Amino acid sequence: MLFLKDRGFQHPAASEITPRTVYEQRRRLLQLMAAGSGGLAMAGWAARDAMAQIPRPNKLAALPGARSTVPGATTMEKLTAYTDVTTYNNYYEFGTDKSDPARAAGSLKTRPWTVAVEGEVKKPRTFDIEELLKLAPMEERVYRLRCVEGWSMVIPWVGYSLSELIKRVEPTGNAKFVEFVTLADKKQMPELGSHVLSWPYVEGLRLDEAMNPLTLLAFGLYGEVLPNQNGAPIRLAVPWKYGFKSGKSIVKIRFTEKQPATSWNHAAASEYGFYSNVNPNVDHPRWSQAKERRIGEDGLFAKKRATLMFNGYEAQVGQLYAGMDLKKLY
Ligand SMILES: Nc1nc2c(c(=O)[nH]1)N[C@H]1C(S)=C(S)[C@@H](COP(=O)(O)O)O[C@H]1N2
Ligand SMILES: [Mo]
Repeated sequence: MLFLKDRGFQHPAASEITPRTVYEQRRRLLQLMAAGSGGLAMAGWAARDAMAQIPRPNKLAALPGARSTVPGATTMEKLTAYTDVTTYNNYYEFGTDKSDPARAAGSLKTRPWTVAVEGEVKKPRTFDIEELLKLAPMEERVYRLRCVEGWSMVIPWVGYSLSELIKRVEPTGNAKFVEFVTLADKKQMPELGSHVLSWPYVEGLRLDEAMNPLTLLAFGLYGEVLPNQNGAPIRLAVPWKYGFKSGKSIVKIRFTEKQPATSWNHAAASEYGFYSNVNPNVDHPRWSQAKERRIGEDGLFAKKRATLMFNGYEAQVGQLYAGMDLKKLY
């Protein structure tokens, strides 16, 4: 098995589980990046997915393909197709149909963009997006994403641990939670007049959850800048929690002593708890959470997959919930 031998004993980079041509294109791109060209044209990448025929961002967020050393950060499962990742979305500010965000999020202006970091921190400050892009080295993280609705994807994100940002603002001893406030601008977001959720879309984590190295500040996916519909220019990816915990297009990060109120909890407290850890043993009041449909596997004979405790990240995050009753603190 020459092929296997070629890989040696190293854990293969996520890029190696994408088709060979893609990997080669990525390597060429990395070489160009290393040579110092900043915002590159996306010709190679675009060619890869020419059949998709969807508009794609034309610049790279940052160096992609850098393998993460964070344990659990790279699942070897088959990646969900770029087309599915970017056309089957939940971003209610742009509509509630899965195809709405891809169609409507073109109106989102991602520059200029700032993220205010405030509350219980010794060094509160507002970061410009350009600063955030350079704050820490970008890594590729291939995470499972499990939506509370019962479907899942495998997405190669680009970003760095949220803890990199948190360390720099120095939380005070009173900081117990982190609140994430996302953009709410009627001029850019057609559905803000609707009342499906209270706007802005707000989410939160406990500080130790926010500090876990798996909690990712994402700026890109598939080695490219985040498409608007996926939460450009900056969003969270918290892989062991239901997808709605990962706010898109973040504008404010606030450290608090009290548990923040969140939009989904406000909309339906009995259905969407603050924790919302992926848990096959705690059903949503209206449906089972034991199984999931992997997007891209929905053919006639496709079987649903068993949902894993903490979405398969139990080894990395289980200890955060030691002694907690996860049925009560859903
Ligand atoms: N601001 C905002 N963030 C959001 C949402 C939203 O409607 N608005 N939807 C959430 C839900 S329910 C999911 S499953 C994920 C989907 O992310 P994706 O479209 O990039 O796969 O984003 C989450 N973040
Ligand atoms: Mo979701």
